[in-house]
Amino acid sequence: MIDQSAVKAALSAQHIETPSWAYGNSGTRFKVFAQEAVPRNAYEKVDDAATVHRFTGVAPTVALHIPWDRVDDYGDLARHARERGVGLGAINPNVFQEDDYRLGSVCNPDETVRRKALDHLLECVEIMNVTGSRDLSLWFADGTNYPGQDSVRARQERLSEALHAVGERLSGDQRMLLEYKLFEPAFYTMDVPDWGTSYAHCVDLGERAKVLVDTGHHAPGTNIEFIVAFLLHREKLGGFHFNSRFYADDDLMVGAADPYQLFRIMVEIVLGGGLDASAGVAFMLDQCHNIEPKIPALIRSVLNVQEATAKALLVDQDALRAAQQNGDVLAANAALTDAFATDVRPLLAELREDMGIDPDPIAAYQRSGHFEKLRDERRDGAAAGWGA
Ligand code: RM4
Ligand code: MN
Ligand code: MN
Repeated sequence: MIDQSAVKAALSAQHIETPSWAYGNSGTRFKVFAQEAVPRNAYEKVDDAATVHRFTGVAPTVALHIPWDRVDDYGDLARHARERGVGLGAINPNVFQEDDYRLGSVCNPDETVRRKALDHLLECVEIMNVTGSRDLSLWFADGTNYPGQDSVRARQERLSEALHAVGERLSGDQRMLLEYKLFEPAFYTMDVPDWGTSYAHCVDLGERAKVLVDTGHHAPGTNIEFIVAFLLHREKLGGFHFNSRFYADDDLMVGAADPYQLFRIMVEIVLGGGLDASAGVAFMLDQCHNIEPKIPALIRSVLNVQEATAKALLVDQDALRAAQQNGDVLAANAALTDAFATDVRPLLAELREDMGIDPDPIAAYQRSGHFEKLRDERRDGAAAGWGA
């Protein structure tokens, strides 16, 4: 028998972090599409994250990308966030948008460029000291396009050197999360192409270093839940960048492409104790909206993570273990598929009522007139965006 109140308690304790960059304008490789009501600066992005939290109740932090969210006073931004009822989450350094980084950042053959990239990473640690952020999310666009372009081994050495230098600066509960990506922007080799490479560096670096799994960064067909189970078991799962994909790093709304995969990932999290705060798994979103309105798209993604988590919590673990022990393949599989087939929307509506928020966050947002209000307030000035 599943204890419904324990399920609800676990769900209300789950924190899903939204990314500041998903609130600004973004686009495809070919064009950035402008939308109405888009924030013009980091403060307004924080406001939008606070709105998503207000309607969902489970998105209390927002990740920053530097320099996209550069401000004069990060303490003031943190105060602003607190006043709006949210906190600043992971800091994401950006070492991929300057001419100097054409051949890479921390793996660049040119020592001066490597130093510049490292300085930016260290600047981000300083920002964490001010914002109180726990996590530095590291993603490197580094790699090569052609065989022979650079030494794979030398690049690994350079990467390791930079990561160690960053690790030495971390203090308190600070961690570094190393994200991997199969390809793009480099097409022959990425310097951190897969979880194995990230894991090996994190093992070298020690306890503060963990692997960050962006669900869009794998080859088609990769069994992501296996990676999750393995890393969690080895205490090396730092967290997620959730999004969904049909082909590559599509950055679509979470759960849009394959809700069953999201469920299987959350099952491994639940079974491995990954929902406990002590496991330190950060549930973050990383999406890029080109055609969908931003705040509702983020609300949708938060709800989809929550729905998958609810279903995972409904797996009858006793039945699952017994079936596994008896080699009853069909019963074991049914323990999962029964949970996946459960309509958890009534349970989540009840949970939201308990939390004092509207049971249907998307409808409540649409009704609220918030979009129209923002559209008027933000009519003037340049919208924030990554301007590709
Ligand atoms: C990368 C990666 C990073 C994100 C950038 C914008 O593909 O997912 O996490 O910060 O995109
Ligand atoms: Mn990512
Ligand atoms: Mn990505």
